[in-house]
Amino acid sequence: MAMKQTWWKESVIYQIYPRSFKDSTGDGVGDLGGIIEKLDYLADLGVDILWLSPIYKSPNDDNGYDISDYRNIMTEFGQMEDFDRMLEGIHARGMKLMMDLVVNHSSDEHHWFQESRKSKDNPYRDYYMWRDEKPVSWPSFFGGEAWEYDEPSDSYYLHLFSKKQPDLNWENPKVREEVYSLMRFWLDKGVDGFRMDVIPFISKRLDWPEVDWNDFPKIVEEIYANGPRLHEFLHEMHNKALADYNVTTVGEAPGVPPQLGNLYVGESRKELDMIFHFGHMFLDWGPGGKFDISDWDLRDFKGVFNEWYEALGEEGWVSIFLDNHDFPRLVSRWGNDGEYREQSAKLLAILLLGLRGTPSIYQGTEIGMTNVAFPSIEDYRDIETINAWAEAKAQGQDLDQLLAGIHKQGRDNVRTPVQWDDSANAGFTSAEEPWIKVNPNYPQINAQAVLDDQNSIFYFYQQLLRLRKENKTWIYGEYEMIDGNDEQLYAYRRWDEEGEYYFYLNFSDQDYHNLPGPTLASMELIIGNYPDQSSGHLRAWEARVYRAK
Ligand code: ISL
Repeated sequence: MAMKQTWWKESVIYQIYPRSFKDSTGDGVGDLGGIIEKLDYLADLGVDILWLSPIYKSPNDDNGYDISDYRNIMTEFGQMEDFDRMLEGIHARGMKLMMDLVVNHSSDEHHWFQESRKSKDNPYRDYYMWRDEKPVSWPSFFGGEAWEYDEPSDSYYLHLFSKKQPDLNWENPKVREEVYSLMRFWLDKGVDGFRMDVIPFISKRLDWPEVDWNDFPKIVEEIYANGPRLHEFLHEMHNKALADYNVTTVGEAPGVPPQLGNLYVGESRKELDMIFHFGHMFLDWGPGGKFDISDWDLRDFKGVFNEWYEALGEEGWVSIFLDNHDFPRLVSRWGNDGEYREQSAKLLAILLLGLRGTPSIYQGTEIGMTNVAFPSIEDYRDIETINAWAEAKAQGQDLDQLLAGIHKQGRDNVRTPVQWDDSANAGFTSAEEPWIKVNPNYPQINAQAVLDDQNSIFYFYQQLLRLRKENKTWIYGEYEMIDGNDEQLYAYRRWDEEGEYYFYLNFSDQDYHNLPGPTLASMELIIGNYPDQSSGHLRAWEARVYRAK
């Protein structure tokens, strides 16, 4: 069966975390005006779809992933007029806009919840998950219990994330109609699609099974995600909110194993277009969770991509990401952000754009931004980090060790302001203090510096984006790993009737000899990350792509 060709498979996504992108008003917080200022920069980079993390009204308990009004813009980000101007600017440059849809939960400050908590007979009561008795103990993502006692009605509500993010009750048809209606509101304004936050979690296991708190990934996969009515809901959403529009969707899919992938994105299913799969995101978590650092192994990393490729076949599609607003900077996590920052950032760029799937580039990746290591917990802003700290402190745990874990895995690593130039606060804001400190490496690493250097990471991305567009083989071609699952080298072949490409990526500070595949001399070099590419072996973090003649 031939794979169906379509625009969203040929596109590249660029994720903006608006709070940290660019401040145009001088209040220290990024905003829509700041995005408008940088649209030419993004068009010049060559990306197609801008995905914005939530810009709706929110009390910002979780930086906008707690929405109190789905039809209005967050005060700090601007007004609806700014939104309209931004959308027009995006479309005028031939790009598209993807909104973040957060409907597993709302904010507790949403009027639905304000009503719901008033009494058991309130018309909004069933918009959320309430229980009279203390239910079975489930862990929340941000620490502590997922059930919260609520005084006014003497009962408990479910919140898989913070207690200010109560889970919506999708069993209630009125809730589903509210969601479809707000989706149509934005689609009618002209947005081009949605990235759907924790969408596999919307159908709850109403038998409330007991869980083992020590195995969080297992709880996510078996209890929180993939619930009994999930596919019925997604199919209904497709019919009632999406089918009439030429838009695209990508579901954030933690807890979805490869063998379930095509239930979400199989073409015949009419549910979602793509999902972000998560297997590689947990490879360096220890038994104590994300802040318990452990090593990752390239063989497992490759295994994740191989398995997804095999599982989806010609039937479904994924979006490929190596970092986003929840995980460390890709170059700090999968590369070497010290001596080989440039080389490894470029190597990862090749991987991101050279696998089968729609690539998603997180803001700042194109300029080679890295993790940050703030010396004090006072400098951190993320609710997950702050809660983990408070919990560890209360339990008398080793706080130095936790801080080391936060430096490696904390979500604020990717939420420091985008570094635009070497002026104060990296040119992000004219305020004295941004909402979160700038990474102190901004005098060296910033957009102005990469734009002034023809050999920079920025222009490497630009070149790769062009290559991907011009070579459908990079998009639709088949994929096969050819390195025999080596622990240092990731080598693979992509091919179709139009061409055959060999990708070689040396994930190491050491040289790599004896490359698999045809002799290098028999092929044509397409792109590489070292200035001189004639050597017969790969140097530290060297990456090359060849075309077979
Ligand atoms: O960040 C994670 C682990 O520390 C992820 O497991 C993350 O919580 C999960 O991927 C869900 O993320 C999404 O929903 C959250 C929000 O905080 C994240 O920013 C969002 O991407 C709740 O809305």
